[in-house]
Amino acid sequence: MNAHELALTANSIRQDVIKALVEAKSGHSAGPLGLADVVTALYFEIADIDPKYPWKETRDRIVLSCGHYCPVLYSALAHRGYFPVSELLTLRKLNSRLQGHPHLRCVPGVENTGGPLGQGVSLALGMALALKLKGNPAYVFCLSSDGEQQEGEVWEAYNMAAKYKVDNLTYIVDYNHIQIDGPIEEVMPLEPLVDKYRAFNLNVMETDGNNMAEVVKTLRKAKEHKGTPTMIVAHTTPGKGVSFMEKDYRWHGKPPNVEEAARALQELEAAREKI
Ligand SMILES: Cc1ncc(C[n+]2csc(CCOP(=O)(O)OP(=O)(O)O)c2C)c(N)n1
Ligand SMILES: [Mg+2]
Repeated sequence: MNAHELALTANSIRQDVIKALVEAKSGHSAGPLGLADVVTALYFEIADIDPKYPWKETRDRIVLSCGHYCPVLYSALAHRGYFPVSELLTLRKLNSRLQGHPHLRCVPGVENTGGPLGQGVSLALGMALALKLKGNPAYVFCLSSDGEQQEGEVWEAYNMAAKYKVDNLTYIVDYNHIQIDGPIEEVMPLEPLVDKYRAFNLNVMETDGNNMAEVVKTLRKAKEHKGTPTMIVAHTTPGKGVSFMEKDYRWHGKPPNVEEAARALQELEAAREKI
């Protein structure tokens, strides 16, 4: 897919995130909307995956460490053909496979159980190292959030990833500057974040995480890089595409009500013409 087609797909994925959240009456809005472009680029262009064979040994793995972002994971998987788009409306319902935090292998394409922040970062390292030791050519991408960088565990993982030169691994941190209780800068500042990753001997890149052409270019470069693990700092706008949700931490864990969802969908639909 070219960048234009990918951006349109990301818009559709965002619309289904809104539809699932309003139906669920609970869940996370801001993070999933902000990361939709990166997630779309991974599932539709960069990762070597096939929804017909979701557990193929040599598939690339996409680990969602910030499990609360799962509305965008589910929406991307459904649009990619892993399960019907209509199932998205079962988000967070009793007996649904699509729970508020993802569960390992319950849903085709879901590679890890998520929720406790930090764990997926270590898990992705273990996966990548094991694949490398086995001679499996699969590549591992790990999506992580900025609030998650406050967990000590992630720094242990970066330390080890660099030591063992785990170069079949790219971390993508969603630097959206919000977390559950407020702006990152107020709750627990991370700066100078890029310098910290460099000091951990990671191959650090930055991208505008809401510019599809740039996202694709950066992810491609990351996958080609040899010798060290890669860290992509993706600068995104939380709530991207829905004006009243953008850059407002209060949308961290809140779904739109019926009227807000209608407005959100209207805005997203109108934006398609400008893509
Ligand atoms: C180990 C752990 N501690 C606390 C939480 C509760 N929690 C869920 S999301 C979240 C905020 C994390 O920040 P971020 O992912 O940057 O938030 P967002 O950008 O989605 O608003 C917290 C503290 C958790 N899931 N896991
Ligand atoms: Mg955040």
